[in-house]
Amino acid sequence: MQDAIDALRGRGLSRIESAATADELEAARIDLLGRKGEVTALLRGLKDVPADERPAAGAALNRLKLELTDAFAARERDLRGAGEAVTGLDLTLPGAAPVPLGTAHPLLTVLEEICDIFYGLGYDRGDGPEVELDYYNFTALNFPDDHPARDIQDTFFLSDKTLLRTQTSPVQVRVMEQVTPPLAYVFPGRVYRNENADASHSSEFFQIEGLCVDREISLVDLRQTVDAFVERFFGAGFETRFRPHFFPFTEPSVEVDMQCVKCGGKGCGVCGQTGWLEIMGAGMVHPRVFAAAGYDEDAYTGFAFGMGIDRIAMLKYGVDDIRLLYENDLRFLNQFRGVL
Ligand code: 2U9
Repeated sequence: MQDAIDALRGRGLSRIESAATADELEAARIDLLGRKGEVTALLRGLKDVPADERPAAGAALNRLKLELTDAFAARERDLRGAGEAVTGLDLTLPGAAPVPLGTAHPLLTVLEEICDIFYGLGYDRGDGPEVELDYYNFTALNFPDDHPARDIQDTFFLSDKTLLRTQTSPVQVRVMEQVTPPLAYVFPGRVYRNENADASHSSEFFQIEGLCVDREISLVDLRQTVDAFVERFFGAGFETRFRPHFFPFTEPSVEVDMQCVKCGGKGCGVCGQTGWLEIMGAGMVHPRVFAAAGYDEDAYTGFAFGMGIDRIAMLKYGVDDIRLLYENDLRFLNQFRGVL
């Protein structure tokens, strides 16, 4: 049996090697490995081999089969390569298989959607550095020297005077230094907080703030702006409410709630049974902030607001863990393909 296997190996390999075309190679494959081929015939003959030699003969036949299969694959590659060399392979042609296209990240889509709503209300857009001076991030915004937000527990300081911005407000001060009122701007961007990540906190997230300054701007203008935004972003029929709050940079300050996007106000798991969801903070710009930016605080008034884009995106699309927005797991991202 072993002699027959060795003889077939020699004959088989040289036949494969000498096949000059794909058709010749296919004919050799049928003759060697086909149902009525030579290897198959030897396999059938195993039953006549003495029982004590049968396992070794079976293993040798299996090795031969694998060797011939590999030789076929190698020869097939050679022949295909030669054919291409003759016909000329154009490596600049696009591949035949469809190339999957990427899509915008849901956070970016929501950011642009919010900006578009404010462009429709006549707002411009301001951008500024993520590495900021302590002055623009805190001092000019009326944070006292001993304010807890200035603690290294809360803010990533890079040096005594520089830090990763904790909000986009410093851009507003920079714009006010350059632009004379009336003005209306939105400031979207990435911000940083020194805190541990959990389902609703991340050490980096996206924010959008707004600023509107003119003579005689009032809290009523803020209310109407908030309502216009909520109606355009979440749809009609959601009430909003202002709750008194405190921020160093606005006076008076408020937190803004809207009726729950899930239950419409009845009370559910998303709104903690209250029927309301907090969507932003806001208020009338503090006169000291105007003074720091070089505005006449007796001549101008203005409102400002800030909201977390992550939070707004999560509420709108029912995402319950902020970390999903930063892990870039395609199983998550692909759900937004063609939807946003
Ligand atoms: C200037 C004057 C006033 C911006 C404001 C908020 C209220 C606010 C938070 C929302 C959720 C930050 O992302 S968050 O954690 N922001 O509540 N921001 S008023 O007020 C300004 C900004 C700049 C010159």
